[in-house]
Amino acid sequence: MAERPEDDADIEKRMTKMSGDLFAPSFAGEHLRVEGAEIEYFRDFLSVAVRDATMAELIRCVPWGAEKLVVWGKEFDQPRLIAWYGDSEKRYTYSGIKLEPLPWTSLLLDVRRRVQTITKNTFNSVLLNYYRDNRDSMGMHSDDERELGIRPVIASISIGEKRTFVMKHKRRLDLKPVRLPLESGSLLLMKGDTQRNWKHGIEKEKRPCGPRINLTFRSIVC
Ligand SMILES: O=C(O)CCC(=O)C(=O)O
Ligand SMILES: [Mn+2]
Repeated sequence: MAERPEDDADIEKRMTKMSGDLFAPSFAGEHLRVEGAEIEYFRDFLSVAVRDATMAELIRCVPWGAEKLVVWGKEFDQPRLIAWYGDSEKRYTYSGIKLEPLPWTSLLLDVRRRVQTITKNTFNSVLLNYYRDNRDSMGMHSDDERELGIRPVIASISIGEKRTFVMKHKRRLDLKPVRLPLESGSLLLMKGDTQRNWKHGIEKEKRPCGPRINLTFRSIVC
């Protein structure tokens, strides 16, 4: 029998069950204690069936782009593939790369609905990152571009290989870097002063590893 797609009530029920009596009846993620940051982690945000189907469809259907980066006047391939989707006019520029939004697909609208249900936030765009293997990575940065506004809320979903999300405080050298292994199907929610105080990135891995897709839902405000 074909599986019935999850609706908002199903998602809330599953998250409530997952977080146990401690958080019931309102479902909540795990609050991570990181000084000067507001971060929640929802481990099983996407069920196994949904995450596998989503990964396969994204790899197959997204027009993945290989962007160029200029460092000290020299051109390099960005070490991953990307795509930018969003409401029309929601352009995004980072590291000198100007992105025009692709129109939402029904799959991305479905994922956005799930994210909005859990986070009680709205998002008008999403950046997709495709890490093909252990050599793909993302340099340390903050999601603090002017168009994201002050205290941006960023909802980051990971599917596929577990990769380490590293955070380093921008000024407090006494604080140790934070290392978060982001599991497949998880949602990491960054809020408050997280972007003002911390940088983050994805390291290359020495061990061989399979593909990973990350989706960061954002709101372009100007
Ligand atoms: O892949 C990740 O988990 C990080 C993605 C990220 O930081 C970004 O897209 O700005
Ligand atoms: Mn980022």
